[in-house]
Amino acid sequence: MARWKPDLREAEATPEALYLRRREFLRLGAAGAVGTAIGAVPLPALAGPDDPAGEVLPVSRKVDMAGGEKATTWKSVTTYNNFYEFGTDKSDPAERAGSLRPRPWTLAVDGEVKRPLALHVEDILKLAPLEERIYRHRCVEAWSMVVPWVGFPLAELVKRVEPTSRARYVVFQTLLDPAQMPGQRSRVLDWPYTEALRMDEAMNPLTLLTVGLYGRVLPNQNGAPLRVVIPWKYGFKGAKSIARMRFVETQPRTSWAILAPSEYGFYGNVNPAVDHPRWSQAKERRLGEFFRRDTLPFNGYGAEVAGLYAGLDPRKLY
Ligand SMILES: Nc1nc2c(c(=O)[nH]1)N[C@H]1C(S)=C(S)[C@@H](COP(=O)(O)O)O[C@H]1N2
Ligand SMILES: [Mo]
Repeated sequence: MARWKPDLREAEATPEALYLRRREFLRLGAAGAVGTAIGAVPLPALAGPDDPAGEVLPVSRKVDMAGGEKATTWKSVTTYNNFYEFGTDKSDPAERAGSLRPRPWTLAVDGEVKRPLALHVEDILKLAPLEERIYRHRCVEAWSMVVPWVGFPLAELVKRVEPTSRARYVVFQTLLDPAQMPGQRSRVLDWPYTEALRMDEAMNPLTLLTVGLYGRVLPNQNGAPLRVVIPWKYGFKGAKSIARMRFVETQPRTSWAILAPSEYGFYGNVNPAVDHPRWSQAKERRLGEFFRRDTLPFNGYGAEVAGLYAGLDPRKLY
């Protein structure tokens, strides 16, 4: 992420154009397979299915928090990803995340808590009713989506472990296992991927412990089996495939800030007024749309979260 600028090739192409390119690639792949021994050449898993796929989750209610906007297609949400554990191209996660084994999976919750826990995903799913939350999703790279996530407020989990009075931050760590996550063999980032929230940010009802997408379990490329989604922050704050949550007293160092401290602040709040050192954050391109649109302060969630930052220098709101 530190190395790229908003990619003009991707950013200017309509998703339709991208699909056409992919379809053409698939057709060539299919022709290639026919030309050799049938079945001997695996087709590239470039294009995902058009319609939601995977195990259906029991969703108790649906909450639209994207102002009635149409959700980005399943296909775009599951094939245009950032997940550097599987490579740095947008198409890499969908093509390569098959090596991740999201079950069985244990989440360790420890640090400054009275009741440290190790929880299986199945038990996490039972902690609270699952909701569909339609959120805007904004990457630092100036693309955005509207995503129907499935999960429940992270606060529900935090309450169970009873943080001590010393707990001021919660740290999220992605699984560290280069056998499952081959991208960890190269040093693009400081592994395991580490992100963190201040305690009040973690407890805000918008912060979603996320297990699904479009009513289905999370595809690997979107962070199976468990990720966090903080809709008023840039996407990088939402760690995927979380194996450990740790409560700590001092502000931890996080992966992107370690790599490029001048480019990624701790807060990562969406702020159109503060440019990234190498590009403007004033506008964004919604996947599926041609024209750029204005980026909203706090990604449109200011009414819910601006109060968390009262007294903080507005220039720090990124
Ligand atoms: N473990 C891990 N989590 C990650 C990333 C990553 O590379 N590794 N990329 C982040 C970035 S930069 C973004 S924009 C979002 C993308 O989420 P999505 O692919 O589900 O849209 O995931 C975030 N979480
Ligand atoms: Mo991102």
